[in-house]
Amino acid sequence: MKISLFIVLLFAFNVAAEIDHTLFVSAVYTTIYGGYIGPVLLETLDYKAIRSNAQFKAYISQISKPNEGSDLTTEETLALYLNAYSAYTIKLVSENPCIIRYGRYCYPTQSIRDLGTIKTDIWSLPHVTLLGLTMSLNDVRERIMNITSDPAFYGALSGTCISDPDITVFFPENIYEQVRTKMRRFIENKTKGARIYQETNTITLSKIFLWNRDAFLKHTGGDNILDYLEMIGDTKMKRQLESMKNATINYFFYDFKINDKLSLIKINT
Ligand SMILES: *[C@@H]1O[C@H](CO)[C@@H](O)[C@H](O)[C@H]1NC(C)=O
Ligand SMILES: *[C@@H]1O[C@H](CO)[C@@H](O)[C@H](O)[C@H]1NC(C)=O
Ligand SMILES: CC(=O)N[C@H]1CO[C@H](CO)[C@@H](O)[C@@H]1O
Repeated sequence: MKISLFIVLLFAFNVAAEIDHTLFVSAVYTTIYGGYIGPVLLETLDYKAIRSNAQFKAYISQISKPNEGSDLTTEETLALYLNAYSAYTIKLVSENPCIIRYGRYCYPTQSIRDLGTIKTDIWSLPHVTLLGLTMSLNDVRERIMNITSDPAFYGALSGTCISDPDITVFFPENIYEQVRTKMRRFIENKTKGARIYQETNTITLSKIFLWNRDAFLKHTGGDNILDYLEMIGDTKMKRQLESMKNATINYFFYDFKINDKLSLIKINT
């Protein structure tokens, strides 16, 4: 009797200490709208709706507080960092909304970059409070990469820009699989991930592969970035890439503007 009560209490304590990522799910998955902004097919967010979303506020408050329970596992930590990166960029953008619109342009905030200072960019400012610690978005990203060398995590960092990977809420249970699936979906997006032109032996890639080139090369052990696409891509992509080892690579324009539902172009299909 005593032992079972102890187990129940222990269980309750662990549950209380666990981070509830479903709050983030309720907050963002109800405000996602797919479509085009310019040439990019993406999932946009309704920042106006998020700003007043109670679950979003509860999620931010939850992840910012010190964790009183047991230490987080590696998987719990990775899910928390990935979600925190998205949540804090969304928080920054939604708290600094577009007020006046001139066509596609916005005042005062057109891009998360507008929220930096003259001296320090937004990614280096201490805007994130995570488990009671103050840090920058760059710190969150660096902490992730200090835990894992799997470059698929670069395809999971979603930060409110049109050309970023679209938002996903991650869970500790299947984090590695979720992250790889995410990367696969990102490179399948022909408007911002990767586009293969077999006729001209040319491939256009996201600049994510340029900026983090070393991590991708280290992962495949070669000197060709296409090895990574061949490794992670679906059967069709693998087949296409087989004969394109020496393809010319260029990069999509990286659009830092906000993936705001307001900028969505309705397409006639
Ligand atoms: C990442 O690891 C390096 C080397 O151990 C360390 O110097 C750095 O502070 C770590 N970064 C973060 C954000 O913890
Ligand atoms: C490299 O490109 C040439 C044409 O420029 C082509 O004939 C050759 O098959 C290519 N090699 C590979 C390994 O794809
Ligand atoms: C091939 C393709 O278009 N892939 C994805 C591109 O992005 C949109 C929006 O996120 C996805 O729905 C597509 O699956």
